[in-house]
Amino acid sequence: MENMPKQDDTPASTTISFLNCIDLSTPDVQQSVSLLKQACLDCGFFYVTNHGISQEFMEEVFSQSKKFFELPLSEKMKVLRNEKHRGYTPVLDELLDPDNQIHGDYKEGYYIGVEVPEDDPEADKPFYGPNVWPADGILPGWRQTMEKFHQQALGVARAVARIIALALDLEADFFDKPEMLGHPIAVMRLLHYAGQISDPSKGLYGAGAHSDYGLITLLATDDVYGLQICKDKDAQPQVWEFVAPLKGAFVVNLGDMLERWSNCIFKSTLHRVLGNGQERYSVRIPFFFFLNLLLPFSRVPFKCLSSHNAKFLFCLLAISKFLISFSCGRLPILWNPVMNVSWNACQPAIQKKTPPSFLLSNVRLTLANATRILMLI
Ligand SMILES: O=C(O)CCC(=O)C(=O)O
Repeated sequence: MENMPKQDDTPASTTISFLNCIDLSTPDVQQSVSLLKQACLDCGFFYVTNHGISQEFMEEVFSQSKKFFELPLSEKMKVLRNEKHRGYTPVLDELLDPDNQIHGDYKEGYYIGVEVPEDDPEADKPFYGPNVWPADGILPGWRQTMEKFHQQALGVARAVARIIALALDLEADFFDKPEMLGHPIAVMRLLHYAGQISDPSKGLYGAGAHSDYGLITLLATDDVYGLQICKDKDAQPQVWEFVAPLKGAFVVNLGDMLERWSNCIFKSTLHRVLGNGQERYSVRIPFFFFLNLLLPFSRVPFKCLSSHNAKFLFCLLAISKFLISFSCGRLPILWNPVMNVSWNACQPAIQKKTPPSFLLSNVRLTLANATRILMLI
């Protein structure tokens, strides 16, 4: 709970969430693991500092981003988002919280993903493919800056993921595997909030409330307040706290995938952005991979399921067994050996505690993730 924000531009009469700060340059890994674990259990948000991307380069990224959003709308529309979700997204294009918003978010954005040439067989996969870029003559050096930042941010994500793995008692390189952060889906998004004032009572937001569906998201912001988190989404009324901008740092938050993989122990927290009349810029890079959604379980390395996920698999099998026995009497016999194997893969301590909420949360997250990802494809 470090890093007091500057007092002069803090928003009036609102709570500020003081997040743990993970210094990636410290040799004291145990200290980082414990700070990160505490943050993941508490709210799933923390700062990462000394991550190796220079302040000067971060400023260049923001300055190039500003140059793009300052272009006339007609120019920006020439690189409108394509079917692979690359390119420009206009104001109001995205609606993150349809229950509470009267229309889309007051933000415009620009998607940049891992560059895969059109003739590469990988380009057929959802989320992989070529990026779209503003013409070079219009914004010299823009593409190079963004590609370099994207690449460097992946290095930061890998470093954070190693600490997360240790905090989950896994091998440090657990997330480095080719099917995970070795080959992630990482669609960076430049964001611009043009200075509208949000009003939750009228359903007006810079970005509506949502949680991220991936593993982790890195977020770099300028020094304008706007990001808020709600630690307990079920509280009535919900309590929202600002996340203070911290110069040079990334704000990192966990996504639903990690919440599920950690048996809902680590938090994927609801967040939103309120505009306060000031222009605001941010860059967010969510990292995820399809492993837990699209690969059949038989192709998932078993250890990767971890005992928590083995329990999840067990519960899914239990549901399947129930449904099948309901519809046709005999097939459940086949299910028993499979269920025994997956149950035995759960550590004894975990076998003892199987609260119903675990199952419900996992099913809810799986359905929500699958729906959102299928909508994006
Ligand atoms: O701009 C920000 O600070 C956060 C944006 C965000 O959470 C999102 O676009 O998903």
